[in-house]
Amino acid sequence: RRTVLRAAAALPAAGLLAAPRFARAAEFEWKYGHNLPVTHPLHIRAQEAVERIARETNGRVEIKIFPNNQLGGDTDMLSQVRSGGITFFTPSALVIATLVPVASINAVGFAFADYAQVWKAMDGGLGAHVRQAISRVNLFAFEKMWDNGFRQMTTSGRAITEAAGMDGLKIRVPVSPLSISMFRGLGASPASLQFSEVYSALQTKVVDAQENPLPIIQVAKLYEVQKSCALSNHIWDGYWFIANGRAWRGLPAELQRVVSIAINEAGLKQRDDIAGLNATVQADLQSKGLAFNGTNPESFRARLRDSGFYGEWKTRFGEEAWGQLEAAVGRLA
Ligand code: X2X
Repeated sequence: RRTVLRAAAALPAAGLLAAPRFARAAEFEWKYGHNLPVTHPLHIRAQEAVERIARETNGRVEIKIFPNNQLGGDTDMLSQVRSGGITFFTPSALVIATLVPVASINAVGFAFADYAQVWKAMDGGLGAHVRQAISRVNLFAFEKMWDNGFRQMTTSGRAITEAAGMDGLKIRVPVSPLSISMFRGLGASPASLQFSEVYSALQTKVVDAQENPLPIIQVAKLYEVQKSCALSNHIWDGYWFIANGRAWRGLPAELQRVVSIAINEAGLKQRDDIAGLNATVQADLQSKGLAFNGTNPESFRARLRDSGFYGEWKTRFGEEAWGQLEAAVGRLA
């Protein structure tokens, strides 16, 4: 009977379909929170994805984006997506590792040589291993990871040209055990702060340095409060697009398909956007006054080896995950 009523109602409405957005209220009205300014490709592609999802589900799934830490910092959003207060969140691998330790395996220092290695691993066995682990805490991770980038170090004072420059450096790192361990291993004095606090912590000199991919330094205007950038490429970092497990399972299969395709395809476009930005962002930051220098990665790697960093994290991540990483990048420790 219900089908009959719907079909009948659709007839007079047909001419109206193009005008107002959607006749009915959405069946799934969901929130998505993230930590980046709206000018970052992650936000722009996510916005396109939620518009596509609304269109292709005929308004049944409506996702509202709360960018730029509007709902709180990473730690807050991580607990909200677990409780269902928000349905989607894009934590960096570094940050979701506070809950799913193996998720920070892609961030092992100086592991990836280039993006070819990164995507082969994250779209392959290593990514599958991490997604499994994420599912065990009742979160769903979409297949395609989004790009944050290779992380670089910036300072307000002297430039860092080799590992000796790390000694005692007061550097902000994300809220992540791996970041703290790695920067201690390098000889620095790291402090964990959520991204929402980074600009003001640099401005007020609570810390002297931070590390992030260049597109983040650009969109968050960190060049206003930093002088030098060392191209260290010390970590490759990406975002997992995750959903609350209960909400995701409650979505009918045909809608799950539409949402998955839209989000994964947006992720692939976002990777291309970052690749495009990577070609131009240094020149832009230079023109805004940030000075750049290269570094000698071997001096950093040697400190990590000597401090026992690789051995420790091999044990913490376990043989299976470490094996997946080494299958992609070669022997590490
Ligand atoms: O907090 C950071 O540094 C950032 C923006 O890169 C992450 O989300 C980990």
